[in-house]
Amino acid sequence: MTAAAAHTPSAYPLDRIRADFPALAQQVRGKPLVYLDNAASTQKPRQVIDTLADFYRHDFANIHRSVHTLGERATARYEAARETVRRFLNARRAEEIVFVRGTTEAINLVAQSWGRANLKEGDEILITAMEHHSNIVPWQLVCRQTGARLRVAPIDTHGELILEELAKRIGPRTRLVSVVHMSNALGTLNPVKEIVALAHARGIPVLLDGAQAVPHLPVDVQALDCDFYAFSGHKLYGPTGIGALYARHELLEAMPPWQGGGEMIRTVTFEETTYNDPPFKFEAGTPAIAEAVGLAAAIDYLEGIGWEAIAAHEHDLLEYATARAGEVPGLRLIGTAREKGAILSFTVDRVHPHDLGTFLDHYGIAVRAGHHCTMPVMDFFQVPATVRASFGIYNTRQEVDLLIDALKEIIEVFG
Ligand code: C6P
Repeated sequence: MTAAAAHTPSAYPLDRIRADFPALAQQVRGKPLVYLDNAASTQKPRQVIDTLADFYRHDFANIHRSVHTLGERATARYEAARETVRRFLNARRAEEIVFVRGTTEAINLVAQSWGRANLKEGDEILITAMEHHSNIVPWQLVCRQTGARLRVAPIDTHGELILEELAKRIGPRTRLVSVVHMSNALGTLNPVKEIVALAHARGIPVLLDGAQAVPHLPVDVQALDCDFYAFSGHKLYGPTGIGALYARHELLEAMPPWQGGGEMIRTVTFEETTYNDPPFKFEAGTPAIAEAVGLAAAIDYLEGIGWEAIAAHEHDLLEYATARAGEVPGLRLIGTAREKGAILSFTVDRVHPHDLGTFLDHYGIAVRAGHHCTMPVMDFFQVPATVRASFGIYNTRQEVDLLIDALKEIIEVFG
C-alpha cells in the first residue's frame, strides 16, 4: 500500500507531498521516521530548501542599503515576501506586516512597544488559562514595568475556554485581550471571532497568537477583525528565525520603536533621532533576509496544496487518531474540545510521558513529551507533562497505526 492509504480523500496528493520532504525519507533507529512533532516545528519541503539555496547562490546582499544590483534584487525579494505574508493573512497593506524572529518576538514587541506606551498602574491585560508561556511572560514583564496586572479567563476540563467567564473579566480597566488561536498543548481552537467582537464592543484591542493556527487553517485578519496577529515561519514548513506580526496600520504608526539601530531611523544626530515609517520602525538591524524569502516559498507551497484540502486531510488524521487512541489501555486524552486542530495530547497510566517519548523514539516515532511551555495547563490537568503527537500535511493513517501499535507494545512491557 502507498503512503496515501485507502482512507485519505483520493484528491489529496499525499505521496507527492511526502516526496517533497527529503527529511521524511530517512530511517531513525533502523525504522522509517514517523515525524509527529509538527507543533514544535515542521520539516521543510525541497521548494523551501531550494529557494534558500538559490537565494544565497544568486541574489543575496544586505537590503534597503545598497544601490548595487544584488542589493536591489535582495530588497525586492524581501519586500515581495512581505507582500506574500500580507496576502496570506489578508491584511489591508504590506506596511501592516512586521518581520520578526517568530511568535515570541512578535508578542514581546507588542508588550514592550504598545504595552509600555499604553499601560499604567491598575490597568489589566486579559489572557486565558491555556496560553503558551510566550503569551504570559511578556505581559508579566510589562506589568512589572507599568504597574498593570494580568487577568486570566479559565478553561474547563475539556480544555475549552469558558467564554462567559472571559466576557465577565472584560472590565473598565481592561486594555488588551491576548488569546491563543489554537492551543499547542490541547489542540483547542478558540472562538476568536467572538472574542474580538466581545472586546471591540468595549473598544479594547485584541492580539491573537496564531503560532499553531496558521499551519492548519486559512487566516483572514480582516474577517477576524483582530488588531494584532502573531505567527512563526518554522511551524509553517518555513525556515527558523522568521515570523510576522500583523498589526493595524494606525496602531503601528502610534507605537514607539522597541529596538534601536540601523534601518529603523530616518535621521540621527547625537541630540535627536527621528524614526522610519512602519514596518521599518520595528525592524532594527539587518533582518533575516533569506528566511523571509524562504517563508514566502513555504506559503506559496501550502497555497498550492490548498487550505481546504489540508484541513480535510488533517481533520481525518485527528479523528482517526482520536478513535484509535481509545484502544490504548490507560490512555487519557488531555484536550477534548469540540473544535480542535490536529494535536493529540495524552498521558498513559504508569509510564511517565518523558519515558514514553524516549521509548517511541526507539520505534522511529518523533513526538514531544513535556509541558509544552504551558505549565499552567499541566497544573490545571494535574499532570507533570503530556505526550503530544501533532500532525501535519505529510502524515498518514499508517503513521497513526504505527504510533498506536508502539504505545500498546510499550505499555505491555513497562505499564
Ligand atoms: N510552541 C511547541 O512545541 P516560537 O518559539 O516563537 O516560534 O513560538 C512560540 C509559541 C507561541 N505560541 C504558541 C501557541 C506556540 O505553540 C509556540 C511554540 C512550540 O508547542 C515550542 S514551545
